[in-house]
Amino acid sequence: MIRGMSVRISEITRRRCLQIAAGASIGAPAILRAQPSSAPLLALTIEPRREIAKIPANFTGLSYEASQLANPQFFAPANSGLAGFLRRLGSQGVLRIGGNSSEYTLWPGGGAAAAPSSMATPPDTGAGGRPRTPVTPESARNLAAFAKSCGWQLIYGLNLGNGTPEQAAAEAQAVCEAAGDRLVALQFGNEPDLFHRNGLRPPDWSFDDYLAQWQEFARAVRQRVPRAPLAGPDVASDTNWIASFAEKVRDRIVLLTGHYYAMGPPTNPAMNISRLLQPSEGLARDVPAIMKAARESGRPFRMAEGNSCYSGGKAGASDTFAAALWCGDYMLAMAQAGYCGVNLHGGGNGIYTPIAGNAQQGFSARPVYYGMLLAGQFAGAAMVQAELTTGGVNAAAYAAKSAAGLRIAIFNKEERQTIRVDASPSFSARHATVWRLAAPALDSKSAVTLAGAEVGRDGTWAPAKVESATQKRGRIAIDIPPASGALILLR
Ligand code: BDP
Repeated sequence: MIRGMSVRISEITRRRCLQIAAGASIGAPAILRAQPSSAPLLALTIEPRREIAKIPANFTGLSYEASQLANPQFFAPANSGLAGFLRRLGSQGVLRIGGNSSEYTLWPGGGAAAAPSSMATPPDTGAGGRPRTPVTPESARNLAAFAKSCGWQLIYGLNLGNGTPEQAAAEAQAVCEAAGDRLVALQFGNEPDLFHRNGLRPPDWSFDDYLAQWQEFARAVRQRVPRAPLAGPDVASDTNWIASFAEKVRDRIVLLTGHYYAMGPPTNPAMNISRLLQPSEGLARDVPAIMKAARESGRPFRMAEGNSCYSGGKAGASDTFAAALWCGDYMLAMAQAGYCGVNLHGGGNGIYTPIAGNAQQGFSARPVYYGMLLAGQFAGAAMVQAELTTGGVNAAAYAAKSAAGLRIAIFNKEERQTIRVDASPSFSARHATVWRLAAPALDSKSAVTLAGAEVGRDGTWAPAKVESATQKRGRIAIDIPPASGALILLR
């Protein structure tokens, strides 16, 4: 989670990054002329030849607690209901196992009986205490087979907080053997930059202490599996740790990781829908530092865990349509900034979980899932220059091109104001179609749709309402109602 930090960046960088965090937008006078409907007219200029970042095919990701592995039947091919929801998000993707509970796992199983097959664990806030989670070779094999059945890959978190290098090495070996090249990387420790605060290490715990222990774990794992892919530091918020880690161990890792929660704690009344939809100063500050570390080390960066509000989420915000708008915008902003992927944390019936439910009762897509579904349409494409003159209107736009054509996403995060976007895509297309991201209201918890369709109980979804956009002299004018999004596909 990004929390108050004292990283200083220049005002220019700050402003540029507020633009990144809010999508491609500039602060210049934006309202070209008032419309009869009083909808402000925003110009969107796209330069398809100016490529900004490639979006990997496995950009979309989910994150689950390691405690979920106590039930070996959850991440298992037989749980085909769940697999449908992953496949819907992307034909490729990354499932990350970790979270607070990954510091409380026991390998190989600790003799405890497996949890019932209906067991689905929500994000771990420590509220239910911290029981040890038995993880068995069966859980590891099923997890790998599940990921394979979805076409997805894995990031797997090992217990640094309470585990030993030997235990980690044994578990790592089983995971590597089961997952093969489906394994993106192993990690040691979840949010180690908070270990001094959560009782896992003494108050004077520092990055150097962490590095020494990380190296011990890495040595033990590499003794058993010489080519085991490693990632880290999976920090909650300290970007200095990401930079130092990148510098010290870049030759031993394949990926840099960190977490991001847009707001929190949920007990603070200021953490609400309006706050969630505002551009994030935390991102403006931290994304440049993270990307600098990634560039200098030559290692990609993935936001391996995060969501709208830490400590389990904010009821009335994290579980509403506002979270869909936030998530779609956030994922595309990070793709544009150069992140190689984003994993939304969840599980069980957690407030912010993208997929709710369990194998017995069935699964369902929460509003935030629809933001992922929209952003997922950009996977495998290349982000191109897109500039929306917002003039202070809370809106963002992104564009990406691929062999399939050009796609444009627009988010109107104003709660009451329709905007009219005048887009110059510089791209000649035979067909221009529009999918809307919509819901009855910002705080709707159901009836969210993308292209007029809801996601079915088995993860099925197909566009039901496809509008065609009118192109006139190479321009497209489109109205975006308050609190809604649109995906324009040019082919
Ligand atoms: C993160 C933890 C995760 C929690 C989440 C939260 O890694 O296990 O579930 O916060 O508090 O710090 O929601």
